[in-house]
Amino acid sequence: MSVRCYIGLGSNQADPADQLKRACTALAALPQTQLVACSRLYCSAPMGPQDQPPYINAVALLNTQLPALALLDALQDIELNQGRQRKAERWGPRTLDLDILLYGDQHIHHDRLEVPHYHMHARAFVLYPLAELDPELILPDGTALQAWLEKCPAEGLTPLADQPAQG
Ligand code: ROI
Repeated sequence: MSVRCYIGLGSNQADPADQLKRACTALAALPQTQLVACSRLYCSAPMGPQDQPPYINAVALLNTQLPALALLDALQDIELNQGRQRKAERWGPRTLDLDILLYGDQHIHHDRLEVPHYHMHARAFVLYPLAELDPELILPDGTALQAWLEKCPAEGLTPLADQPAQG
């Protein structure tokens, strides 16, 4: 059985828009997985330390038969393949970040994985691309995505020229 799974993509190093396009191609090639859709790319002001470049963000929708932790392993492989290095600085710049935002309507509490992603409700660079894919989305706790959006201004978030991340 396939699970609808939303992935957050972010980069602010080494040609971020290209990082996201390559990541979408890699997501489409995952085993037991279909890439259903990818949002536009958005430019966003850095959250956290301000002495780093702006980010490019997007959200992808997958249908996957991979268990959540196998999917996490696969995403981390893509991050490493694209040159990501784990650094000491917690909220520092990154070549590629792939986060499981939602895995069906499951709540997952694991050492390696927290789903829904714990910061997503307050991050414009996650919520607006997500709403582009499914404006009517209801979160696993029963909250409407629109309710989160109303509390999260789109400040510092700009869609890049209408150019899908893949296609
Ligand atoms: N800020 C923005 N705008 N986009 C990100 O993807 C992002 N990712 C992060 C931190 C450092 C929190 N800031 C970010 O991990």
